[in-house]
Amino acid sequence: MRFFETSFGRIHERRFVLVRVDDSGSTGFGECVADDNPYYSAETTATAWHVIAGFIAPAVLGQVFAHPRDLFASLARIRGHHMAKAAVEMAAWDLFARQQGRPLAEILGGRPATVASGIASGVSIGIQDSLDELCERVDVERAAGYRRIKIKIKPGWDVEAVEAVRARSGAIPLMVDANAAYHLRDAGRLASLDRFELLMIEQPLDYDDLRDHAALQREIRTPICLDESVHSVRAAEDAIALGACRVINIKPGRVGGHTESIRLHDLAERHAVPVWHGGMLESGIGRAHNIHLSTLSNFTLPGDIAASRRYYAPDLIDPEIEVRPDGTIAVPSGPGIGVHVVPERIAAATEAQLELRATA
Ligand code: OSB
Ligand code: MG
Repeated sequence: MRFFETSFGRIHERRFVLVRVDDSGSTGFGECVADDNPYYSAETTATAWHVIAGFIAPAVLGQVFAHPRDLFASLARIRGHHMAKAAVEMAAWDLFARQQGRPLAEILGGRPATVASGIASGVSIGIQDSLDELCERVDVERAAGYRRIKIKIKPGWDVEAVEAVRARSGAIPLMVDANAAYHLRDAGRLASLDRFELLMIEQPLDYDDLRDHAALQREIRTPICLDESVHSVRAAEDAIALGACRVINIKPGRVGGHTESIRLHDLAERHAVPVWHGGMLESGIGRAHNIHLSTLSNFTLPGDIAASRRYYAPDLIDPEIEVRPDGTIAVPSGPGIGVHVVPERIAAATEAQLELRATA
């Protein structure tokens, strides 16, 4: 992949844990979104491997679940580790949907019209080496059809970056993501973004903060969207009660899977807080899960789910996820996540594997 840079660093490669669950001849896949480093969140590929192999798998193997929605709650004894839990839980949803012979979107409660028409897609553009390169990337993605552009910002790459994009591209749907790079004392700097009429500013302050975000929202006009801070449905309840955000980014890995994502989605909907689906540079497996989840009714804003080719060549699935010229992505229509996972590509990319079975 081409490098991707956020306020916490630049990455050139992506290594992640895949989960495959098998039951009576059916298979389900999940992808753990944890990275090798603990910079976006405390979890890493190594902690996910440790917690899945040592605790999550032993807790679920051989258990009978009437529905995958029961899985997350059954893991309550294991504190945190939402990305590890989500990888297993989402594999279970895929398995269940395949066993029912229905697309995952239907099982999750997606809006039929969206399942038919596809989801609106946006892109996240990392920090570039120059403003010219940034503007060129915006042009390329706009030309590909993406309906909303998000650019990563950090101190030293913020007002100038937004100004350059606005000067070159005009009134396009534009937002910024700071990945927790600012402090409340930077409120003046962040308020100077108000004049650019951004759709929102994502996670300007600390990764676990709500109170300062609420204070900041009182000082800026641009709506605040929370990502990192909404690590659970409870955190979202607190954020909404405090006025810490006006929009929420949903990433199932961050909250523990599809079940918690649906609860978060429904909570936001009850409070008239719009949501959109975030991305974690997933392969086609995680990406397909995200597309299905994005068909729920309160996903009213374009998300960060883009085409496979922006990240992987080749992707682990075939055919790959593509964006259409109108900026939408089709919802795969087969059973489960509805994409064909190519075993040879997984084998070629695999560093280690572990098979765990129920002890009957
Ligand atoms: O904050 O949304 C984020 C990527 C890795 C970690 C965190 C984030 C991101 C992105 C990219 O913004 C989203 C994507 O294109 O998958
Ligand atoms: Mg973000």
